[in-house]
Amino acid sequence: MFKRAVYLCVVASAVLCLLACGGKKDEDALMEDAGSSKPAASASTAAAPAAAAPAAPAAGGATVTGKVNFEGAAPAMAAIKMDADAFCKSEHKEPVYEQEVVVNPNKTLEWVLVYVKEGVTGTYPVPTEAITLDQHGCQYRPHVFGMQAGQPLKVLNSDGTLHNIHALPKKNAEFNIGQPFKGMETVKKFDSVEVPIRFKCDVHKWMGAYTGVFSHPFFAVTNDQGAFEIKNLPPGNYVIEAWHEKYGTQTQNVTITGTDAKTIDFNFKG
Ligand SMILES: [Cu+2]
Repeated sequence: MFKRAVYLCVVASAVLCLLACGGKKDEDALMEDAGSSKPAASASTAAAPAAAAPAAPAAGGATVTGKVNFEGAAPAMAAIKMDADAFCKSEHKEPVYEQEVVVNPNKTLEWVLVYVKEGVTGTYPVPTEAITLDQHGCQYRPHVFGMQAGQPLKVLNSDGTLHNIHALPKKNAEFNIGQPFKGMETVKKFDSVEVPIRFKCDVHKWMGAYTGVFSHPFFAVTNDQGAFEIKNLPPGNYVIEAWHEKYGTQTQNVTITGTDAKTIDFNFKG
């Protein structure tokens, strides 16, 4: 009987110790989250519980892929004349064309923003990692991109010339910033969902870019094959919209029941 009591006591102590140690780790993780500076030695011990912490509603496993076809004759894009700025001109050996309508060799359309317009439930964490909009060779890179509301947008000047980025939202706050030197960075945010928002450069009238701001991560932009991929969709009934700066929007409905892979194609006519 006495032996049994000692055994129970030892087991109980071990459990208490485990709980206490676990609690300490959670504290470390919380402090890490709060941005406290800690010695590097504790980083490895704090990393495990932080990574395991539930950060978001469980993302789904479905993928929606597809492409945006283009029918008809592709309008000729004008070659951009950069003569007004010697730096811009010197950056290009080959002609540079406007990106309003980029029809790929496989008869698809590049720079189409494809996103879930309706049907997303729950909330998704705002990425802390910035999206970069680079001014490089006197063009915006990328020309079209998606981001989440509240996510940092890093506007970078990679050119040795003055750029003036001018965002023209309707719901969000407008901004208009001169970046005279190479390497300059300005970080901005859009707080509200808005599609699209146009950017222009007040120095170089040929420079233009667009973003779409979303409350969720379910968006993509077609590439030089006209393809897009939206990942990690949970089950639901969704309206998927494709937006193009010249040809406007098209929508399609898709129902996700599990971790299925769905394919939907859009067709824009020239
Ligand atoms: Cu510029």
